[in-house]
Amino acid sequence: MSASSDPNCIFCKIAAGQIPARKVFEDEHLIAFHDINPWAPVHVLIVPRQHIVSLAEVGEEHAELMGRMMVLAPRLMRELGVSNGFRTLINTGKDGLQEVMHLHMHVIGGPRPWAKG
Ligand code: DGP
Repeated sequence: MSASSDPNCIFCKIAAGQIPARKVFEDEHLIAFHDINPWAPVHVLIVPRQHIVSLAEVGEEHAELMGRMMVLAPRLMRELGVSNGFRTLINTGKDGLQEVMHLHMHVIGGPRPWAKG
């Protein structure tokens, strides 16, 4: 079972409003904000308020929360004007290149110079 928040976690601090972020959504379960280092014109992170370290810690009890994250992604892309597709990505653990150890989903959209076609 994960603690509901970790005082040393940067995403817990953003969720608590203790450090600023360009938020695009928040409710009692999730927050979403622009990535500080965007890879594309639109790059947001969808983050559960609960401090879950990574996707590797997710269990059956998180099924509804994970569903909420997935449902929010297309809604945010529509609201942010992304109309030609987007990419979703969850880095998990050291070998999964996860840097911030609080579960989050990248949602990345808009034209990219390196995109094929
Ligand atoms: P990952 O490798 O999946 O753990 O990616 C973490 C992402 O979090 C990375 O793209 C940069 C972003 N990030 C890290 N610190 C902050 C922050 O303080 N504010 C915002 N908005 N994004 C952050």
